[in-house]
Amino acid sequence: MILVGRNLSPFVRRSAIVLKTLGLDFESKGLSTADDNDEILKINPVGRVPSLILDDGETVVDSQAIIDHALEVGDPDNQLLAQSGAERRAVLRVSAIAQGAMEKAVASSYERNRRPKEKVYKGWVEKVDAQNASALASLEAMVKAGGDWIHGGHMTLADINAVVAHDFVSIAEPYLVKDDAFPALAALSARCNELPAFAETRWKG
Ligand SMILES: N[C@@H](CCC(=O)N[C@@H](CS)C(=O)NCC(=O)O)C(=O)O
Repeated sequence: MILVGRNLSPFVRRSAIVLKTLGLDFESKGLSTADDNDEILKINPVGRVPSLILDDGETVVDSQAIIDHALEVGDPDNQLLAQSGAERRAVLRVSAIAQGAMEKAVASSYERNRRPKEKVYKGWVEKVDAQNASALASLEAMVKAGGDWIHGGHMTLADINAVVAHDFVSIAEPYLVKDDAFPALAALSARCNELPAFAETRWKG
């Protein structure tokens, strides 16, 4: 399998972490949306990363679908996401809030970095940054309320998504996480980043 996209993207990184955590073998094709638009468009008609090209050539588009596929083939015991019920909903809730933080961080970054300087709308940046800070505060509270892991006694998609969101914001909007603004989340991130799946996908610039 080939995972298309660079681990700078939180959506690529969370896909890579899930694949690695489940021991599913894949190669990375580090295309960038800034520099490799034409090649990415041939793989995903929306021109976004990630995509996962399966061994038979089928292409799975979007990190949600990639993770769904990875869980289907690689997580028969439902370790990362319970099969049903309250535990599943709880993990999906954390994951959705973390995904929202990733999306808001990308939106803020595009507004600040991909527009001509005179066309950057500061009010919009402030709005999406405030949404992002609110999402991170909610994750912080959930990490604090949990034990070693956000839900249950082992790592789930909730932890993976929360850490990927935190780490991406630390790169894209460092001003939102300064002064140890989210200490429990930062501590979870530090602990997870010791694990090979996180360490091997950490963006080093
Ligand atoms: N919902 C998508 C979001 C993917 C996404 O927005 N990726 C960004 C990189 S972080 C991208 O490809 N941006 C290029 C663009 O939208 O033009 C997913 O979960 O995979």
